[in-house]
Amino acid sequence: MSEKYDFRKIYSQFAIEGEFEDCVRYGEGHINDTFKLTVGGAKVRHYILQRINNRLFTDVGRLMRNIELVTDFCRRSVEKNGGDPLRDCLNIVRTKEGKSFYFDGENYFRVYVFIEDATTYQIVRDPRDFYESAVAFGNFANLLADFDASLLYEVLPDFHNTKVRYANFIKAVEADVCGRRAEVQKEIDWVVAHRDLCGNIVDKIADGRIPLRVTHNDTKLNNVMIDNKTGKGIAVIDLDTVMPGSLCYDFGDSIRFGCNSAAEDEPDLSKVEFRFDLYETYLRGYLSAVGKSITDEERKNLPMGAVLMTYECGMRFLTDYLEGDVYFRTHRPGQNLDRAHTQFKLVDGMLAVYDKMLAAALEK
Ligand code: ADP
Ligand code: GN1
Ligand code: MG
Repeated sequence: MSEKYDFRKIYSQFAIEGEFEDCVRYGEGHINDTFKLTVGGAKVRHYILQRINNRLFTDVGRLMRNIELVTDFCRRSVEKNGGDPLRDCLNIVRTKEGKSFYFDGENYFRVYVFIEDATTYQIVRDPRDFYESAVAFGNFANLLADFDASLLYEVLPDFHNTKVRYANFIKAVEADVCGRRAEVQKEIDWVVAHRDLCGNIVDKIADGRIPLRVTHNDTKLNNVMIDNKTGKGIAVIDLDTVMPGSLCYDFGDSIRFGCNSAAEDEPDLSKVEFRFDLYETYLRGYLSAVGKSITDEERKNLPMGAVLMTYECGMRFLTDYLEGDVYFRTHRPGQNLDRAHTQFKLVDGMLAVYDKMLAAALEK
């Protein structure tokens, strides 16, 4: 795959000092094509080079404007608080013409400063990492509370509108473009049986009970860098979906990904359990960082955010399976179906202990 881009040419468009050494595929994101770029010279430096998924992000200019605004805002706050702006937030490297991305006539590329000596985890190995990720996402939510939402372009409208996601799912079932419907009838029935979940947060946002805020919208553990030495959560990354949303969604998406005892795409479901202990860990970290800005209604709906994000994500994986694996990157056949299965098992696990989840969220 990586050979199809002329990395030397792409690199030469950016204001980077030093000689091109190499550029290799990197990370486990499902959306963009990510590469680690190494530049030699007096000092070896690394960068993240990404081909932006412009099938999904159709207005790259406005997407990148959002990211410029958010990263500038974040950098000013880090500087004010005496942090390290090169590690505590994402930094865009501009092209020689001063632009935030390069278009080669077909593909869009952007470059970020590589955050060294930090790791993004695909699964929780140590609860302390998960706690620190919660603090980092909680701080990020706090930071964005002062960000003027009207400046932002709504990159993917209805991104976490579970009712709209459900309608799209039903369309995919009916269209059955790949002839996979019969094979997954059991899974389809499960989603339909749980459809009453869909309105739970969307309706409260619509009638004003839950506030819309500027949120990250993709708060999984591999979108926060954990410092290898201090173990602290440093930069929150993957800012493509920063737009109006709910705190309950941001909280919930972290729970969806991190409180799984196995990987998101684990084929052996006997390994997949909802880890209530990790839920409590994340809750503690998140509440300690978001502080007083959280409303009572939001707090009451944190567990529902977790259920909904997991239900929605499972439904999105199953939709993609039905549509022929065109949205999420897959590395093997059936991967999206495996991902859907883990999410559905997690929803069952959460609903089984929902009262406990709620009691923990309300505990002062
Ligand atoms: P996607 O939208 O495809 O998820 P991400 O922006 O999350 O893409 O990047 C994919 C992965 O690349 C991340 O999970 C992380 O491991 C790595 N990564 C992204 N940005 C940086 C950075 N600035 N420094 C170091 N690693 C990064
Ligand atoms: C995608 O980009 P990445 O891999 O961090 C997706 C999220 C899903 C997630 C599931 C823009 O996130 O919404 O929850 O996969 N991002 C987009 O792992 O659709
Ligand atoms: Mg990502």
